[in-house]
Amino acid sequence: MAPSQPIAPTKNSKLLAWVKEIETLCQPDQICWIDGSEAEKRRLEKRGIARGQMIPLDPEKLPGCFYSRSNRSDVARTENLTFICTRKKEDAGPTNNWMDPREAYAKSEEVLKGAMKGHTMYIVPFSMGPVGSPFSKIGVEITDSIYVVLNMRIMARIGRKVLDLLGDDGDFTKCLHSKAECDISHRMILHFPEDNAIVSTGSAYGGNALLGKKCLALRIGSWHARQENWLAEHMLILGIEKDGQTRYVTAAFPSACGKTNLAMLIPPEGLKHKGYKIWTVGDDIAWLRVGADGRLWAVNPEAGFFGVAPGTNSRTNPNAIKTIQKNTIFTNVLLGDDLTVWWEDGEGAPPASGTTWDGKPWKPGFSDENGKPLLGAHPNSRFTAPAGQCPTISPKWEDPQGVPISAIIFGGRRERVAPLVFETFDWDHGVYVGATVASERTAAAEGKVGEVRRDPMAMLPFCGYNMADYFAHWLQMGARIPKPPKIFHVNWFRKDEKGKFLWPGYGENLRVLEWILSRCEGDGKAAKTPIGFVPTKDALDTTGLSLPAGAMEKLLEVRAEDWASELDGHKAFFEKFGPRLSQRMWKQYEALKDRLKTAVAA
Ligand code: O2Y
Ligand code: MN
Repeated sequence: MAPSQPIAPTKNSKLLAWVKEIETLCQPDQICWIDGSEAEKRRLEKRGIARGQMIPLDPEKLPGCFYSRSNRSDVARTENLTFICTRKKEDAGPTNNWMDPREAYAKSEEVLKGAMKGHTMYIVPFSMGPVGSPFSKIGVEITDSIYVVLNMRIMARIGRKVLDLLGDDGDFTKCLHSKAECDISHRMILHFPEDNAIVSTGSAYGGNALLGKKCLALRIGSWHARQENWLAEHMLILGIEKDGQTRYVTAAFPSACGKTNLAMLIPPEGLKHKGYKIWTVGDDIAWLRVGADGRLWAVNPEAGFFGVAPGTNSRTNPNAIKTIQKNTIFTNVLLGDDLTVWWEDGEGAPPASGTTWDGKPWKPGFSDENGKPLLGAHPNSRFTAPAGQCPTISPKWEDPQGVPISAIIFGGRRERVAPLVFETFDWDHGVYVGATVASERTAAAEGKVGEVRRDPMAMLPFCGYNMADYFAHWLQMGARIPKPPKIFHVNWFRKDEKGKFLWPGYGENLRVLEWILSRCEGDGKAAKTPIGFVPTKDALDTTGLSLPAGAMEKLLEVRAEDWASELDGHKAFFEKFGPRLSQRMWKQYEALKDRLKTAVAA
């Protein structure tokens, strides 16, 4: 059947030519240009329901919310099938999977030939960042998935207003997505930074399919950022208000280290008397540029949260629970027979009965074939919710100029080596600390529990080019920022010898942020150690916090012997990059080694 061709709502010749090319390749039954209107949203929801792809939830308890279940082999980003397709392999670097662009285009074309027969091809113009902001970038996602369109509607600004801004000759990132039966043998997430293009096939889930997020805002974004002298980072953005003044920080942690929880932090009881207010600007991605005032400014390029559901409850993240009460899409959680949703370590009592993420009947207490509790929700199940619904959303979250950043915070999950917090000596040292971020694997992650995974700036799976060049880019950015933010490292996960967490985390983390901000103001007590400035044991305000005796000392301790073996890990990681790694990074390594040697000798 010849596709029913609506009149294209644009004269942009690059876009029209590309749409024609993809139509010829994928052979959809219909083409639908997404305008972003409410009426269109309702039409799409109806269509999704009719096709069994979306289930409307209880309109009283969860108004405007939908449930969706993905293919059981399609439940997370697939890093092993994610490729950077630069003409030269070295430009992708040793930490990325690489594919020759010619091979990548040929392979994906094989899968895409006729892939949309019987389906509608949706054309979704979107802006990452507020429409028209100097920070923002335009993309157009062509997809055959209603689920993707409805999720993109929450996660980005989409539709007519973006096409208008694109105009007749504006440029955009080509983002082509096809479910291709969600077949893992068809799955490839391909990035062509030299062509400003992304092709994703064989998955309809999260980071693999919502192409504005990890693919554009981080992998392609980081490539643009290097060329245009800005930073595209895997960072939350948070505002901390006190005495009428709000200061902003960004923080980069590897996946599953609680970025969404920190971004929505609630001040602890013990600090209530100080009148702090926390403002959420973003929970996952930050785009940073040097402002006319010489400071670094940040924008959250996203418009929603794609948060992990299990573990989200009123104790861990009350603001997230409030955010997801309406207009939210729940993916792969437990679906109650009463049309509510639930997940492990979640909120309230589970429903009396329901269906698991993978379609099995479920009741509280049911066991799986190994006698273990039958999981209602997949561990990577998600909610997609509009950022504007968050009770702590910052009044500046859509400011086209962004917010000024006082501090950049890196962190990882380390049981022993890293203290609760330390301040780096200067920009280059901060870049070194970011470049050597590592996390120990948890039971939920792939691989051996406890194994240390280096995750520089939490960007390992998301940097769109050779990470040696990425570190060099960070280093050279230092010279471009007349008033650079200070750089810190935190570790909420230090344990005692019995394996118990030493720090309570969650809202109490504000005590650490308070110290960080005081250091940015030139205050805050600290001791100089080989790894940086560490708070003295009375430097954090612990009013109302009852830590066991000696816990603060253990949290802040820097053991030179532990760092000596850590240093071997830094070296082994840096050696992967060969001569492409900046000598300035090696200089930092040598300086740390010397400082540690002196400390051990003393
Ligand atoms: O598994 C996925 O597709 C989602 S992964 C994700 C989602 C939201 C924010 N961050 C992440 C991540 O892996 O860092
Ligand atoms: Mn993330």
